[in-house]
Amino acid sequence: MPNDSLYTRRRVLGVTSSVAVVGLAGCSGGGSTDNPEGGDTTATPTEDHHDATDTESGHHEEEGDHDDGGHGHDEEIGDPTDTAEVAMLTADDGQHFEPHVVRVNIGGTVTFVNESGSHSTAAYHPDNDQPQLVPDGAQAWDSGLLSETGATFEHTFETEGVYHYYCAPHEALGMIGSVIVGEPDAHGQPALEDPPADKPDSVREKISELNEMCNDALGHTH
Ligand SMILES: [Cu+2]
Repeated sequence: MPNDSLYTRRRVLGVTSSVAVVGLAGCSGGGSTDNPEGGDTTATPTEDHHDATDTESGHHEEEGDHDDGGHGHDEEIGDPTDTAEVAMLTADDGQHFEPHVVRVNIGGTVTFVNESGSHSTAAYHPDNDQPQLVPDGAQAWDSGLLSETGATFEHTFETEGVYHYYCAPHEALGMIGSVIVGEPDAHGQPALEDPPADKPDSVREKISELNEMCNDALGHTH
């Protein structure tokens, strides 16, 4: 799969600040190259996937690589920042938002970057004909389909809380992600309640995993 190295480089960029380390099963990103503080280098094969795609990638970041064998990866969720970037990608093992969970301050902006394949990002919001898995009063967003590599979409988050969002073509395949805005109380977040009953199991399972990650990041342990 020609996009492995793109994938990993973007992932590495996305996790520069790290505090919490949580697992996410069933949506493999492989390895520990996204764990610069962990000291685990067992899954850090360097440069072994680099090939002709490098010359056309236009990316200059060179760090780590993708572990195709890894299922269930650690993802680090740092403190909120003013901006965050999420890659949208089609990898050997499926379609992903990477990182799955990002945090921004109130008023912060998330930039979604299409790395490979065709994807969208849209809030679970009634305006998108979806159940509300965003804070009360929050604005919806829907990028529409982004087909070009490098295409971006930005959304600024003015309302504190937990947001789940999905890729329209790949929702049922588990391409779902989360944004935590500010320092919300996990209690009272519509996103963190039981996943919507009318969604397929694949979607419900993914949302449960994301809820776990978000609760973890917010220090909410029961
Ligand atoms: Cu997608």
